[in-house]
Amino acid sequence: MDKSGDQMMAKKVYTCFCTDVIHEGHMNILKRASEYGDVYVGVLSDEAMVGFNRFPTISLEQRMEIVRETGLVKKVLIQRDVMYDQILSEVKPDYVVHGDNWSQGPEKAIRDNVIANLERLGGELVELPYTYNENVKRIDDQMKEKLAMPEFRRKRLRQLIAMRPIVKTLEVHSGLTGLIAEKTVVETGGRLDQFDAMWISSLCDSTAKGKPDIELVDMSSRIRTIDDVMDVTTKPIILDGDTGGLVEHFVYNVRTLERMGVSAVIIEDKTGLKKNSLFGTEVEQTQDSIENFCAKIVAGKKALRTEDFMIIARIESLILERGMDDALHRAYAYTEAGADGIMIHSRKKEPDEILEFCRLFREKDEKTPVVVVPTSFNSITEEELAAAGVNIVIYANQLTRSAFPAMQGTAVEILKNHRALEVDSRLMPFKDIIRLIDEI
Ligand code: SPV
Ligand code: MG
Repeated sequence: MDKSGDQMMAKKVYTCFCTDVIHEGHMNILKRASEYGDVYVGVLSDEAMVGFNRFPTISLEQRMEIVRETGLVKKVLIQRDVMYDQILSEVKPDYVVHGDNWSQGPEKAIRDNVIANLERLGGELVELPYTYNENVKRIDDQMKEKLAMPEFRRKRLRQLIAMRPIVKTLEVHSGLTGLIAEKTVVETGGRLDQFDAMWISSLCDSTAKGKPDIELVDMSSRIRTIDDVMDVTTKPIILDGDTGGLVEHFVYNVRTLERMGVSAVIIEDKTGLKKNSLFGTEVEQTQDSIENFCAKIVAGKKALRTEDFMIIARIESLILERGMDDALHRAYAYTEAGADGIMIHSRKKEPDEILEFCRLFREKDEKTPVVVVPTSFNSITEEELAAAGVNIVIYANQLTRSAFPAMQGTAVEILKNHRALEVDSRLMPFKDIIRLIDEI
């Protein structure tokens, strides 16, 4: 590094910030960066932050302002992608400065991307020791806590619908499965991916308790599950509210969920003894009248205290083989009654009827969010669903269905071998399971 004279002042140093708070770690990066030349900071856009599993709690303009206020920066820019291709082509810095905490895990993909870009464009990577101390940890924890607060979490689903091509939602039914949805980030094809939201499924919540999915597990118990999940996560929650029950009960439940910070409840237009939709017409199931179901939606909406919470109406016409016209007719009626979204369900192997519904629904309604649960029609990709106008995709039961055979297989092997040695190679190391849980 040439640190002398005018030549050094002409050098450009680039660093990217993805934070709602400037702490001593950031100040250290900026001070050290300024020793190399003029500092250009790229502030990650909302969309890029969300895709990177860092949901912003202040606006992009505010995030840019806190960087300007440090007084150590020549220019603040917007970085629109976690990968650096575009921004480095624009800025063409002599140095890219970053903390040294990105050599492992999914962030390594970003480091590799920066190195490849610097090879292409010229320039040097400077890695500075990341500041680990009590104060920095406390600030990071405070930011996380803020995201977990009801008023932040609740509105996050609506924010995601506006920001994401499709909101990817994973079923969770415990603190542990919540942690998987919260923390799993993968790198594929140079892109980082993660889940946006969590689904508390009636099927899996009931199954976890060894009970049938017939609205037997009552709301107090469902709330207990939600609370366990909320305790250890920050992502928004969509509750499978079954039929919503009696209108007189639904209004109270809606208010409780809203106060807790749940983002949405999905209620299905069935009545009487509810059975799981994947049984279709193999069991007796009764669809509610349009009039009754609309009255439930109206009452639920009236009970709400915020604009954040969503009541999403689930249409069972295709499941019950009542036809596309009935499904569409109901979709418009429920939207008219105030539903904040429509879930259309199908148990066909092919996605054709879902795609047909989306195409016809979108002819008249471009805005109302559409939700799908591709359990049976699982060959369709998120990109194809987004292109069809779907806003939320729910992977409704895959965690439960993968855990059960794994646990059952382990139980069988222990019984067969009269010891645990044979199963050890397929178990998570004990050290890893301890690390899974955050310490306070
Ligand atoms: C659930 O996950 O409980 C659902 C979706 O309601 S389905 O099982 O496909 O009906
Ligand atoms: Mg259900």
